[in-house]
Amino acid sequence: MSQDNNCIFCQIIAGRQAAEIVYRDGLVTAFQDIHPIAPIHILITPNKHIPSLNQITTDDQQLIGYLFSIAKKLAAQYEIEQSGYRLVLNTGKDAGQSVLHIHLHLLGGKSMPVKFG
Ligand code: DGP
Repeated sequence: MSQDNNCIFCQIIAGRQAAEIVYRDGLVTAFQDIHPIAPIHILITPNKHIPSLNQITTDDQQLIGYLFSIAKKLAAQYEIEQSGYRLVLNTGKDAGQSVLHIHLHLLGGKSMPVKFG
């Protein structure tokens, strides 16, 4: 599995950096965001180092889809599938992407304004 030793999320996935892991399998790891902005704020990330959506290839299509299926599973586990939840995938500077390793933010547990920008 390709990893980047300088990437904080690769370090979490490899167990070299502490994080509150909530799900892990051979392809995906999910953990609590260190700066939560909602009662439920989980980051879902591929174990493979891919800096952003701009770097995915056709080989990654199944993996990206799989991230969403794990989001659905965690939404059910955290009992927010009925109340609702938001998935956010920031890409690049203008979106505020601060960690260059693809991740979905799973946000829920409160009513969120429908506001972008
Ligand atoms: P983004 O802006 O989409 O790149 O979000 C990156 C998120 O990652 C941000 O909400 C804070 C979180 N984060 C950054 N460093 C760490 C860390 O070391 N541990 C954990 N658990 N979360 C982190």
